[in-house]
Amino acid sequence: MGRVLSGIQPSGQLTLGNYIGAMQNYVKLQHTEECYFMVVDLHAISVAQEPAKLREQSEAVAALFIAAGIDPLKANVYMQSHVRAHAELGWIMTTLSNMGELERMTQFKEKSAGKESVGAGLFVYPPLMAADILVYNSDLVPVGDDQKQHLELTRDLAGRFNSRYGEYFKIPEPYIPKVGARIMSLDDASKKMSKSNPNPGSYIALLDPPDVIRKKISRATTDSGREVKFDPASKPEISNLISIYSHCANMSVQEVEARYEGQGYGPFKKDLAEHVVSVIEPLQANYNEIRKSGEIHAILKQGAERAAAVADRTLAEVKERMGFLPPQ
Ligand code: ATP
Ligand code: LTN
Repeated sequence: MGRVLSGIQPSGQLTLGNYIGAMQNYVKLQHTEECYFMVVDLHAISVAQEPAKLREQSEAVAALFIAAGIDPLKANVYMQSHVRAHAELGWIMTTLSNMGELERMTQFKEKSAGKESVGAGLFVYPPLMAADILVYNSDLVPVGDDQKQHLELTRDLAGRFNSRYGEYFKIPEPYIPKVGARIMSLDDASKKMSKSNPNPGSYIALLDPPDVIRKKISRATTDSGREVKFDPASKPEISNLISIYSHCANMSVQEVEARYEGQGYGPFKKDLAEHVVSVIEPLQANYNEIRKSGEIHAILKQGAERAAAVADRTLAEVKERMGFLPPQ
């Protein structure tokens, strides 16, 4: 059994992009691997969060993990901030990082572009993510395409630690879906679908009511022409919708193209909305039940206890190797 770790920020409403790019693989991997799935609240505060919202969104993300099919008896589900070793190893990973390599991170560049003042938390976000992964000596990290570069940095930091202090960390591998690793915005297929986009029409939230989903899909930008053809270079908008269709209807891209040959965008979009709703509706029913039951708190407590047992051991070993005087 390998170790698997991943996390999602409680920085807004989870989207269909989070579900297709990351959560579906969490659900799959829990059957064969030892899994750690966190709500990464420490990462979320790299941009200012309103306290009441952060609290609500944190609980919502945890409940959505369970609603999407993560079984808390199989996988550990918990809050990043409940396992203190993350923050402490995060600092250690920051000291192993170079300014130059952090400056090259695309996510940092995008999130700081055009801002007058940029929080230092955004800059040291990637070494904290490296700590999340390495504190469990993880083998596999299921993520969407946008996290590839952070994974590369994690691998570099693990290697750097090993060469300074002796072989210790495993070098983790990303686990990225073949189709759907980058679901794009509904209003602009050059940007990824993101829960922190200020325009809610740009994303499908997992908790959007079915009629809102139908409306958002009917208003989604399409390319000129009317052919339902997967060609990301010349038809980026419709290709994105085809990827979503393919995931939600469990059909290959070719099958989707064949079904709508000669029919234009109208019928395609209508059916797409129904396929998305059919994936999201049962998830929402599970979600409502979990929130009502209040059981999420016990799940998070147990997850954090199990995770801390592993993480604390790694942290103690890392500190010993680095020459920290052990507490007596
Ligand atoms: P934010 O926009 O607030 O930075 P986000 O929506 O990108 O957040 P994260 O919490 O950063 O979400 O990402 C959680 C996981 O979901 C990551 O593995 C990420 O790669 C994946 N993911 C996020 N957006 C998409 C997307 N549009 N397509 C595929 N995967 C995605
Ligand atoms: N940076 C990730 C969230 C994240 C993460 C992790 C993902 C924080 N720690 C550890 C995988 C493993 C993002 O999706 N923005």
